[in-house]
Amino acid sequence: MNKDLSIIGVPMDLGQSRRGVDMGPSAIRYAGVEETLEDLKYNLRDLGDVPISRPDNKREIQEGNLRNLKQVADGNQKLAEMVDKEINNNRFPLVLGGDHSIAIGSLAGISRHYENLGVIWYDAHGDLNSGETSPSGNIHGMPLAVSLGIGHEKLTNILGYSPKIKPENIVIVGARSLDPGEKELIQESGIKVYSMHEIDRMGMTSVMTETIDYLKERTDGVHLSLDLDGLDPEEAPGVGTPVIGGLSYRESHLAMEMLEESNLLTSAEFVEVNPILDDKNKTATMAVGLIGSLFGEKLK
Ligand code: EXY
Ligand code: MN
Ligand code: MN
Ligand code: MN
Repeated sequence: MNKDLSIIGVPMDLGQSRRGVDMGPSAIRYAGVEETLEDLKYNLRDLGDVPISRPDNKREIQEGNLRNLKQVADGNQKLAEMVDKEINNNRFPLVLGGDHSIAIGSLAGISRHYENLGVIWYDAHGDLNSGETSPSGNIHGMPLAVSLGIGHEKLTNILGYSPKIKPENIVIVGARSLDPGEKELIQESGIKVYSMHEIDRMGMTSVMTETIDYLKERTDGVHLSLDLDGLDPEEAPGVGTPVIGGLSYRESHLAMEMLEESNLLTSAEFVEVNPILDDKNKTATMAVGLIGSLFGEKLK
């Protein structure tokens, strides 16, 4: 793993309807992310937070069933520019959210540096909706589709190119809540999905072994997009869209360890931590635990 690491906070809450997820980056910092990484001897730079417009009280649907489209697009443009710059300086970007709509900007900044970027989408959801298929109008349910070039041009065309990723380079892990339009897109596009069903049957060790082997063969860089709602809400309650029957901390920790051993990752983001909905910063603390495992903390 690249030892030069840049942390970028993104206090974005406009991709969904609940307050508080904009405080995610502070909660993760407060839970000790920098101390953890410094103990692991990373050369760390915390670039602070991307400026995001304050929530508009109405959180209105602005265009084509897209809530807060303009502000979400603007925030992601700024994030994409920052991420792009860090990679140009040969630094590993570690992005802290914020709601999952920020993956639009992360992937825009990252993907232009790779011919074949792979993505591990660790999430209860597919985030594969568009304005046409979304039941909510919330852009945090759309970033993976946007990165495939599906959706509003203000989102798909950030940094002036589209698509950002190819469907066959995506692996979704932990899915258990997919909308009808998302299921259709998965079927027709060849995205690989390990839903909770497969994880129950195969176990996390086999799921991650297959994921790593699959991506190693076909990609020249891999981004981890980890949504804390992939974990079970009993263990990680501080998320805006909890779904029962999720991954345990042990399974997730193992997945992070296996990724660290694979030496495959070139960027990562941890999203959807909402301290207002949390229990004593448990979910942010869990995020820091997983970040530690991902970056080489041993004997856990
Ligand atoms: N599929 C639902 C929607 O599009 O509204 C819920 C999406 C939640 C997205 C989250 C955070 O991963
Ligand atoms: Mn998500
Ligand atoms: Mn989710
Ligand atoms: Mn362990």
